[in-house]
Amino acid sequence: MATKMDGKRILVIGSGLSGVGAVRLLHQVGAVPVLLDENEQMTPEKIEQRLAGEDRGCTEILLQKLVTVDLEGGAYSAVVPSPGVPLDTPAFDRIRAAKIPVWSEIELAFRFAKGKLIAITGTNGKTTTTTLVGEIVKAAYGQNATHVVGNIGYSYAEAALKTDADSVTVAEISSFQLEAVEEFHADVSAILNITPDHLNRHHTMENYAACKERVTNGQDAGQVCVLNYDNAYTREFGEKRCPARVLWFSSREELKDGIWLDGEQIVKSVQGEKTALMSVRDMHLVGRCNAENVMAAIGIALSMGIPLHTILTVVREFRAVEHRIEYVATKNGVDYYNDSKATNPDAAIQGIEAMERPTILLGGGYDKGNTYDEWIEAFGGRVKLLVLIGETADKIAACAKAHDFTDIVIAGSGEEALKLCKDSAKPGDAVLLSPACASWDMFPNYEARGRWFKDFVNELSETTE
Ligand code: UMA
Repeated sequence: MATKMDGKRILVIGSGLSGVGAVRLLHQVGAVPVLLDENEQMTPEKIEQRLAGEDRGCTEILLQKLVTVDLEGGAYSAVVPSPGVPLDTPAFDRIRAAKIPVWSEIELAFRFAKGKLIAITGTNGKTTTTTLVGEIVKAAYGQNATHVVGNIGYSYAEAALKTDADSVTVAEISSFQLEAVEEFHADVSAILNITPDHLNRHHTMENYAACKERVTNGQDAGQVCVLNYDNAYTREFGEKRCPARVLWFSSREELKDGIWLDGEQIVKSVQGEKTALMSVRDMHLVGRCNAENVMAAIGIALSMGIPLHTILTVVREFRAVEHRIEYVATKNGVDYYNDSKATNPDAAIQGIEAMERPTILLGGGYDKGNTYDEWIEAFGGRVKLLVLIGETADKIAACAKAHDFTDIVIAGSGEEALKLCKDSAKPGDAVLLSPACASWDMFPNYEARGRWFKDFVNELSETTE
């Protein structure tokens, strides 16, 4: 039942994808959105450009700090922060003291969306799994009924009013988006894994995990949550607190009930009775992490009642999401992979573990304060040479040496690094860009870093001079 919004003033914080989506939705449902942006570089003209389109009404724009906004006299019926806005600040203490409800953008969107909702979270693998589930849902319900939204880069609020009773929305959901949910609840939810990330925002692993667990908000035993049996956080959540019926997946253990990896076979077990579904060799994705993403996607789709044949046909055809262990090309017998989306060590562990050939690994970048020990330990004899770039190069090199890994070169520039990779690789090797770091010291974002790598590879001639 959609919340009544006629004439209500709603304060939307942030003029990015989420804020603009929220403003458009609010305008269309008869509310009066007020859009605030705290960035001192922001101008009314830039916001006007972002809001361009017919669905924005006469949105009021505020360019000031949230803490200075007048909240007196019922000024706002709700506050909708964008995901990037932290909620543990004095400004939000004032909002809560004034008893103004705080809804994240996905909460607002959920109140107006119709049809079924699949919500997928996790530290790593969200984008691949969401995209794959989106493709399966399209094959089962049709393109027009399917909406793929959320952290993947398309605001849920933007899509909400396009849904109807027959729609299926597949949402990639981040921990930030789950910080302020009330009515939001998924028909099928999933937590792929929980490993350290975003601790500058959530401060502790407990807080971060608690946010992720909220993807099951409002679910009961009549609905399904797909969980990773191998991850300590999701295992404990599934065994002790999950309100939904749990469907486990595992790439490491045989399950009596669930979907698991038996060598190269993906197997489904129901009360110990096994059915082989497919071999991981029959898909285009590589690595254990992708086998996990695929098992989660199969579990989600089966929980939606989608026929197994439809699911497996899509899985077999599905190709990697751009920048995530993405096969680029084979040049002179060397396989090149772009894993620029590995912006933290845990994601980079998945990248290197996916390699089956001796690998020249290109890593390093912006320093988020991470440690690299587990990443280096995961090399497991696969890395022939570690080529390092960026702010973290010296820190990673020191860490690698402490783990007795010494085949390291620190490159003076990105170009030098690419040339080193190319010149060191022999036929039968792989070159993997998997930085374990954000890109912001050298590139605007990880996508630009990935394209830089792919352009280099695609321009390589077939014969080495
Ligand atoms: N702003 C403020 N005050 C603040 C913080 C930000 O006014 O305290 C303003 C900024 O000036 C800017 C706007 O808010 O104008 C940006 O808001 P935002 O950072 O929430 O960005 P959006 O463009 O709305 O994008 C968000 C997600 N961003 C974040 O979670 C940081 C996008 O995920 C998501 O694709 C998009 O909504 C659509 O749902 C990106 C992301 O980095 C890809 N996600 C993190 C991750 O994947 O690790 C969680």
